[in-house]
Amino acid sequence: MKIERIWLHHLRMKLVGPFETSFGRTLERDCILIEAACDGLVGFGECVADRKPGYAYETTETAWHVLRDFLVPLVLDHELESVDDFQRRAAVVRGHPMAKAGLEMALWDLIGKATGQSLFEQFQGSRDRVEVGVSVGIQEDPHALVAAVAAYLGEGYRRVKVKIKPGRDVEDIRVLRAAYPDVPLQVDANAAYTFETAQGLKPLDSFDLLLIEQPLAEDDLWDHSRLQRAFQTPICLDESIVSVRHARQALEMGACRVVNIKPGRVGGLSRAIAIHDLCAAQGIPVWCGGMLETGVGRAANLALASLPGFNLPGDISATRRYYAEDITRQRFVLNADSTISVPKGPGLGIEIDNQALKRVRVKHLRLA
Ligand code: SMG
Ligand code: MG
Repeated sequence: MKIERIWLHHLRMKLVGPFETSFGRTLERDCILIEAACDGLVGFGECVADRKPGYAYETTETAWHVLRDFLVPLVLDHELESVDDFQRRAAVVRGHPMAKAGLEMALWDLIGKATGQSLFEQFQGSRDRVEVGVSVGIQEDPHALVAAVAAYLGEGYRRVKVKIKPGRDVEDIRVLRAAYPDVPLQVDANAAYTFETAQGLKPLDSFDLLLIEQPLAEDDLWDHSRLQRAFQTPICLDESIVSVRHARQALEMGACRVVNIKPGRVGGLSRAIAIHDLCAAQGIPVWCGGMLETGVGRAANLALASLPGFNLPGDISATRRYYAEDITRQRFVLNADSTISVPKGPGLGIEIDNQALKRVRVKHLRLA
């Protein structure tokens, strides 16, 4: 396959409401849509790097720079044999996994369209609907949290993840747990604690949580392993797992008992599948994380989460959880059993709504 042209589209989409994590509050989400043309077909990919380097060091601007100046030139007008071939070329660019993952996704979409296969078929998924949960941001106070969770349960979500930060942790979860003794519940700190301050989270062990996600810094596997030894609740790593090697080392060290897999964080869907395979071989539960994707990344995550080792509900909510309007014609809806159906059309199985795309586009660039 020879990519003839690539367009980058910088998008800024309004959220239906504010989303607050330990690193800040956001009302809009930026991303880059990558459009790659080859033999009369176009493939799309989503780069999930956000406007600010809060979740990770990459930003929309750094990803734009790395795509335009380094990654796109590696693929334009070169004969590409496969996604692995792309990854081998992209290895000359150190880091920048979200930029790589966005371009890789466009290749998967193109290959699927050229062969008539959906990503679900390319990945050999094992189920056509995947269990999902909702991620709830930090609210005004614990009572507002209970009200927010009540609304999501009313919409049909059966698993709830709550964002926590120092000062808004044990008490919030105590109140929520009292209101909902049986709801599958997990928390996510987005790296807001140190080994010392995380000792204050010990009471969480009595709330029967599915997991505690990323309590400590992203580059700190070692202290996570010390913390996991002190906690009964499984620790799940998100930000810390940036490669297959990190996943293996985290498991060897006992730094976590569950892994959150996000294609953007690990450099692409192919890497995400490799981490899934590693964890499945060791009997380690994994689930698909979310980055407030548009319909493009959401479709990819659904295909990924259809693999058999994804045995915990993903952070893949319905489109309307974040967006009143999306750039895809497809809107993803929650089924009655708290699942979302995996798209079945060729490639990602989505169609771009060009009018909607233009409404949310900040800038665009044609390469070649
Ligand atoms: O897509 O529903 C989603 C977002 C889920 O909480 C979510 N993602 O650390 O897991 C995480 C966060 C990262 C994004 S925070 C802006
Ligand atoms: Mg997380």
